[in-house]
Amino acid sequence: MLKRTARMVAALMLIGGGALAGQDDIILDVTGDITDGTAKLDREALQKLPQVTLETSTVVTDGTHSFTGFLMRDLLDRLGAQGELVIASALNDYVVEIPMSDFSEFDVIVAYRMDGKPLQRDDKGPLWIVYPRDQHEALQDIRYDYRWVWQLSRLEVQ
Ligand SMILES: Nc1nc2c(c(=O)[nH]1)N[C@H]1C(S)=C(S)[C@@H](COP(=O)(O)O)O[C@H]1N2
Ligand SMILES: [Mo]
Repeated sequence: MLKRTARMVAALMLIGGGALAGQDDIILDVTGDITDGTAKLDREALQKLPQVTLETSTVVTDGTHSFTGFLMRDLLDRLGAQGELVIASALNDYVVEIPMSDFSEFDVIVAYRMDGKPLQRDDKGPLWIVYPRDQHEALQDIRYDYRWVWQLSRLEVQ
């Protein structure tokens, strides 16, 4: 029993250490029509953007959840993005085009936490594009469902 506990503690320490070491890893690449041509952002850089929290239901979870992250338009403004389109890609190679106008019309966020807990890679994380679906009837449409990119890893501005 004691041995088992010790092994579990060791395993937990490994996981914890990995999570700490991973904090400086690049989690979002932005390319295309931005001031510097390319930006590689780690968790720390992303958490410096003004933090917003949004309460909404989603098409892939039960009930409503609280999402914490930053506004997509704050990120794009900060990087000097200019264009009509953002092409968002995910770790699972999902790719979708999103009109830039979505981000001025709606408070679309890039979430890094759900219900206070960091989004994990094996569950929609580390970043998930979340629309204020419950706040705007117009967003309750399949057209927008496609744009809720989970495991977001890359944005290309065009
Ligand atoms: N990373 C990633 N995000 C994604 C998808 C995907 O396959 N991968 N599917 C999109 C689609 S087509 C829809 S309708 C919603 C919900 O997807 P689901 O019905 O396959 O769960 O998430 C969107 N975001
Ligand atoms: Mo879909």
